[in-house]
Amino acid sequence: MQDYRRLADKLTARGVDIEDVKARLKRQEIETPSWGYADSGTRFGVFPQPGAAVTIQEKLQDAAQVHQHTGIAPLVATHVLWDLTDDLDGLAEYAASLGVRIGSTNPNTFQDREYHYGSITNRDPQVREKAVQHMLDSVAMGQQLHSDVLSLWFADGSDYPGQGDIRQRKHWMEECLATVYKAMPDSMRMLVEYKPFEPGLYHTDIADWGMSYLLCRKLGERALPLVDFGHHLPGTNIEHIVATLLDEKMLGGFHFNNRKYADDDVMVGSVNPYEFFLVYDQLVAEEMNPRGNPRVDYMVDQSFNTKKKIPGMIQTIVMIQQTYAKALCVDRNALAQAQGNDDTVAAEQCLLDAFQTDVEPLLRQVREEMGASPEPLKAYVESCHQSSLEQQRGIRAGAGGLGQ
Ligand code: PSV
Ligand code: MN
Repeated sequence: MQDYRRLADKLTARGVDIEDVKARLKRQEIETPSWGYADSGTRFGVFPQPGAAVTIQEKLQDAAQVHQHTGIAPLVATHVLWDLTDDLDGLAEYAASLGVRIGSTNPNTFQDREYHYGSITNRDPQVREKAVQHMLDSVAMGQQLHSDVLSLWFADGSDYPGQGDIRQRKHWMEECLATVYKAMPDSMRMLVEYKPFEPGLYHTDIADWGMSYLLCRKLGERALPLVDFGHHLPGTNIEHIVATLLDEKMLGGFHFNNRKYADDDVMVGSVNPYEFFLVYDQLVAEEMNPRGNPRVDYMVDQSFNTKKKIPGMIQTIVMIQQTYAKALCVDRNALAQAQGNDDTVAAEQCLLDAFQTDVEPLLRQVREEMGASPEPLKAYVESCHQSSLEQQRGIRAGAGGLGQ
């Protein structure tokens, strides 16, 4: 409590409205992915862990643990082929009984044999039709589960120069997605990921934010680019992309993770926490002075290979919460003044002061007021839930999403 008071006084002196910051932290909502609770691995195999979830019901139970301790992770993404193969009756109600909700619906157009040469950019119309039909089915399932986001990622691309007609593929993709977009109810949004590489590929069909942006603009206002942190080449200034999309009112959401070399299995902020903070700084700047960007969905896209799933996810959620809190601690008046005076040192110092603030006393206070665990990871470890889960479930086949 003393630590909290000291921090509150310091922030108030910095011009930060502490009650407003607390209210914003309490409203934060993050979605965790069902596939983060299942077994995962590398390109070479799946490494099973005792206690990993197999069914969607178990994945919801594990997500509920994360939400119970953190208080800010009430949504769970589903992956259609990995989760929604059984009867969906009662699933939304089951989630509600655990205190969580179904979040985004993620179709899977990348693992069936037919997609060897692509899905919605495949030159075979039957394969394109299969992919579209799967997305239409996903829309229907999403509706049944009260999901209002169709989240799309395509592994489509070509292996060699000359292999495919890049422009023709672009047209097939636009046609296919227009069919899916038209089938979505008004309440549903389509989020479109981009990714510049896949091992072995010469080109990916949606390689960067600009391609996703162009596609979404053609589809309609409920189609928006999704920024997956792991899907950028080294040196990319992600906060610049985020600022641009916000300014264009085209930022739909995030997949939180971090990359060292490739893709998305590292916790967001673990390799470059300052980069993550700079992205949140852009988001908070928009939040404090909204200029009409649509809702932003905050989703984790991370599968844990060597970390245990539930504590790993709690650690991720806490990292996101801390980073948001730090960005809320920026003295925005001082920053604007420094920018106006071309005082580069003072401007950067505003960001550094916020980034270097120990926000834990504030977060402990907020969590306590929300009825969550003041120290979520410690509380989970001390609950011994993990060991009883491991004993109860053991190691089982079929707990793998990725690489299954
Ligand atoms: C593959 O890169 C990927 O991580 C995409 O980002 C999707 O969001 C995720 O898999 C699940 O389909
Ligand atoms: Mn992703």
